Amino acid sequence: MADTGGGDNLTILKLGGSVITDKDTPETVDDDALAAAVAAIAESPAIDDESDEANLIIVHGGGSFGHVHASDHGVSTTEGTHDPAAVTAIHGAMKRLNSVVVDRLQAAGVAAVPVHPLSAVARDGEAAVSLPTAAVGSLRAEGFVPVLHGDVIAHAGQGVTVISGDELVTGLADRLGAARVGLCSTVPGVLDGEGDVIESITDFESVAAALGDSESTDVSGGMAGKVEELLALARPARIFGPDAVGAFLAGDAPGTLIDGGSRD
Ligand code: IP8
Repeated sequence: MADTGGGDNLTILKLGGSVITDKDTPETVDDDALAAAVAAIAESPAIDDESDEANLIIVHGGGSFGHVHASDHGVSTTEGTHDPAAVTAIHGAMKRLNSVVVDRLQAAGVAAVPVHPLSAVARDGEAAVSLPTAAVGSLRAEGFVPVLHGDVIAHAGQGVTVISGDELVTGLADRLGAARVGLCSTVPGVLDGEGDVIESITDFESVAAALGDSESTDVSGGMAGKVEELLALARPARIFGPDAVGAFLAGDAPGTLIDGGSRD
């Protein structure tokens, strides 16, 4: 059995909330989109390989589950709440979405298990601390595919704030040394002013003008937030569309490469 900390073959895949939910209808899963992503994951080499250890961690976003409730309660990555009912409303919605994702993955033969950030992650200042690396690493070593999600987490002095799936992806990728990091978005990559996919991004300023706001409720920053988050990552990452999940997991290079150049 491989060690729990090694990231040699580790892929971290985020399924955007806008991809797997109907972002304009509260708490509605996009069944077709989720089914397509699940099929691509189930058929991928990350699941099919010979290793006893799972080489894949999945993170998903909030879509019409978490973001709607977070917005209703005025909670974002920077605005907190001390209202316990707000915590359970936002977290409860994310758990409902997570259980659909985990159930569908299991039904497709993927050994998916849920990991809920509220119980394991805290934030002090800007940085998320205490990411559940031990639990995630041990689950992987036992052959499980951990499935995390954007959530609310304890935030020193602010009650709880939102942690985006993107932040979980980058935090886990850095700490576990992921070999490959991919964010599946609704669009086929980061788009320039003409709507064409930008091949690679190495700094934020050069693309800032092209990155508009997210069209639906998104309390954690839309595409601009994703790009900034990935530029700060100490390894390259890719943003691609729903049709490219299989290609990415097979080792291809779809969509936009985000490489801020910072290295360990
Ligand atoms: O969709 C946000 O996760 P994201 C999760 O990855 C909540 O930004 C609770 C709104």
